[in-house]
Amino acid sequence: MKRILVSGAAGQIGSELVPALRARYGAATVIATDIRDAHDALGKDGIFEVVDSTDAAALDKTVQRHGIDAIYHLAAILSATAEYSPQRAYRINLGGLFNVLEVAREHGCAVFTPSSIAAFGPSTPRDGTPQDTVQRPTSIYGITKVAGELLCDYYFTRFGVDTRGLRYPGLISHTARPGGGTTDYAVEIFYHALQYGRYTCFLAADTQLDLMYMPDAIRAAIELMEAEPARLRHRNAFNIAAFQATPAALAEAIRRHLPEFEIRYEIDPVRQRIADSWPRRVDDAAAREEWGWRAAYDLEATVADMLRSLAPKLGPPSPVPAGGT
Ligand code: VAH
Repeated sequence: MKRILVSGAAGQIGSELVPALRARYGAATVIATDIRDAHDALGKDGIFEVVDSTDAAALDKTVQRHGIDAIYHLAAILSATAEYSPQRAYRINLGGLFNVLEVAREHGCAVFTPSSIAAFGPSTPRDGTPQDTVQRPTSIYGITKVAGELLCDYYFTRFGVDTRGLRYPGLISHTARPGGGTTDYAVEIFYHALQYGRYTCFLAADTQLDLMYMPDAIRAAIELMEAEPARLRHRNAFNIAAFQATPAALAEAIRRHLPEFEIRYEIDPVRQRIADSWPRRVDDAAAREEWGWRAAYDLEATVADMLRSLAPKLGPPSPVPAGGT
């Protein structure tokens, strides 16, 4: 029987991946862990433990105690936050991953690690970004993602650890808010549209990026980890795509449901510089050919489901807060 450990389980991806894994493999097979206590959200129908993935001994003990054979390692500092504390981002994003790979090597665990379109940089072709191309990111987050991809490939070729990964685009979800990412606007915009009828965006109106609805992102991770190893010519990490959008296009799609919605722009230079260094659209042919990737949600379906899912949680619109939105 599979015994799965999820690190960073209380984060934006983990808060939806844990329930999906428990539904698929059985609640008792998935050990959710995070550095923050999330017993309320994740400990009701399965095991939750506070574990810091930068603590190698604690991680090793947890993996041994539960007989883990697969690790979904999600714990990481995202791109914008990382720029303000690069040393901490390096320690958590790479130090944590190195601990996971060492524990996986010693105890025979498979490892899933999310990479990101952030693993590319300004010298990468930005339209139809190939699976195999120049990777010279200019953010510390992107640097930890490229290094992470290389580490994961090394542990596969040198030690036979079954490592697999995905270069996620900006993820849109309504269960847990993202924290500190450059694409957080694509989540915040829905909360503000429903609560205040307007949103002040920190990226420029024409900033095109790959985006994906969380149900697609969760299914991609599980499908990749279940893929026949012999089919995989790549492992860390696959480009995957769903749709591309700009803040202006996302606002337009929201207005098709909330006609009064208004968007304004106050550019954050740090996050704009990061976004401008990323692809506008990646080519995900390798994922399609090697393990049958297909997105299910486009922009319209994502917007409709986000608004339908969030509205009941947020209640009636409230007045715009003093500082504006
Ligand atoms: C970030 N949400 O903004 C993450 C992601 C492609 C973006 O890696 O940092």
